[in-house]
This record gives sequence, structure tokens and C-alpha cells, in this order.
Amino acid sequence: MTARVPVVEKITKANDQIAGLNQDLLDRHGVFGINLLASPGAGKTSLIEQTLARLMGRLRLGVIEGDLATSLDAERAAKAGALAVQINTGGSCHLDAPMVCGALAELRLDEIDALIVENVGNLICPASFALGTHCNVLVASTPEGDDKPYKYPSMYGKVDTLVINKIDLLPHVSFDLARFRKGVEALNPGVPTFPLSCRTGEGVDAWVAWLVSMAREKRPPR
Ligand SMILES: Nc1nc2c(ncn2[C@@H]2O[C@H](COP(=O)(O)OP(=O)(O)OP(=O)(O)O)[C@@H](O)[C@H]2O)c(=O)[nH]1
Ligand SMILES: [Mg+2]
Repeated sequence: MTARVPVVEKITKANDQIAGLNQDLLDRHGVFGINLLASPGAGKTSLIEQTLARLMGRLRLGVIEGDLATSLDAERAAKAGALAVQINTGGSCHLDAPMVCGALAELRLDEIDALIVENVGNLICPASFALGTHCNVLVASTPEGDDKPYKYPSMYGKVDTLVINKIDLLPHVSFDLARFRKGVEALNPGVPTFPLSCRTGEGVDAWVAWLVSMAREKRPPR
């Protein structure tokens, strides 16, 4: 048991080094990077689609899609207007920095201002692997239940921004927004939060305005 700890440390240390190189690359090209995290089906790709539909030339968006299999999400992102690259992890339940490094080599970074990396749907492992992006955004969704911050504290405690998707379903699911927010607040006080619906479009403009301002504010000069 004790022998396993240094191995895990070595893996995350090696990952962190490559994540640092990824971030240097993004910085050199003036690209603001987001690591988009969520459980399966929370609406990550839907949010990317809705975002692209509203950017209207304000920001050029690149997308890296992470899935165990298929290129379905990259096809959706490309159809919505993004430069998109798909990573298939095979069996791995999270993206890591070397995978993202390979995908970055396939993107024309001079042609984008911001990059969304859609991580594998999972609330556990992705929290431990830096990718080199500048900001971790978690998409929660109402059908998952309001207990998720309490059950997945490492993820909820670490993220920089929170989206609460599928608010159109609030009348139909057992999701107490106050209980959810209380759990989030205990772990991550003041985290910027965007309740929205990718189905009706409610709240999406506020999220897009935040993304545009963050990209402009945090983006290093070209
Ligand atoms: N009612 C409702 N359904 C939504 C909303 N957003 C997404 N969906 C639906 O939720 C399902 C999953 O959406 P995706 O965008 O594929 O979710 P994802 O997180 O990218 O899924 P994975 O990549 O497989 O983890 C689809 O059937 C969407 O149409 C929403 O705001 N309201
Ligand atoms: Mg998806």
C-alpha cells in the first residue's frame, strides 16, 4: 500500500509538467483555455453548441472533445462552427495533459481566441489531472440531484466556475436549488454560477458574456 503513493505522485507530477508546457503553448498563441467538466449527459456538448451559436464573431472558439469512443461530440462541435479535434481515450475515464498536448498539435491555434476542452463525463478522476487550461468549469444538471456537491467534494471544491444546466426541468425533478447552492457554498464560497437551460436558451447569454470577458481579460497579449 505505501509503495503505491510515490507512483501516483510521480504520475501526477509528470502530468503537471506537460500541463505547464500546454499552458505555455496556449499563452504564446494568446488562447484562453477552459477545462469543461461534468458527469455523463449533463450537457457539456450542448453548452458548447449553444455558446457557438451566440458568439457571433466575438470570439473564435476551438474545441477538444474527450470521450472513451466515437467522434460524435467533435462532429457536433464542428457542425456548430468550431475548429474541433476528438480524443478517444480507449478505456481511460479522464483526459490527461499528454493527450491534450497531442490534440493541441492538430489545432490551428493562431485561428482561435479560446479553447474549450470537454473532458470525459466523470465527477471523480478528471479533478486530479491538470490539462494546462486556465479555468475549470463544471456543468451540473438538475436531473443529477441536489446532493452532488456533498458527494463529490473534490470536484465541486476545485472548480473556478459552475454552470447549472437543465433548469427547464426544475418543475419535473427533485432538485432543491437552495440545498445545492448551500453545498457548493460550503466547499467553494463565491464561485461564479450560471443557472441556464441549453434547451430553452434561458441564462445562456450571461454565460457567454462571462466567457467573452474572461477570454479578453485573461488572454495574454499575442
Ligand atoms: N431538458 C434539457 N435537456 C438538455 C439540456 N441540455 C442538454 N440536454 C439533453 O441532455 C442530453 C445530453 O446532452 P449532451 O450535451 O450530449 O451532454 P454531455 O455532457 O456532452 O454528454 P457526454 O459527452 O456523453 O458526457 C441530450 O439529450 C441533450 O439534448 C437542457 O438544458 N434541458
Ligand atoms: Mg458531450
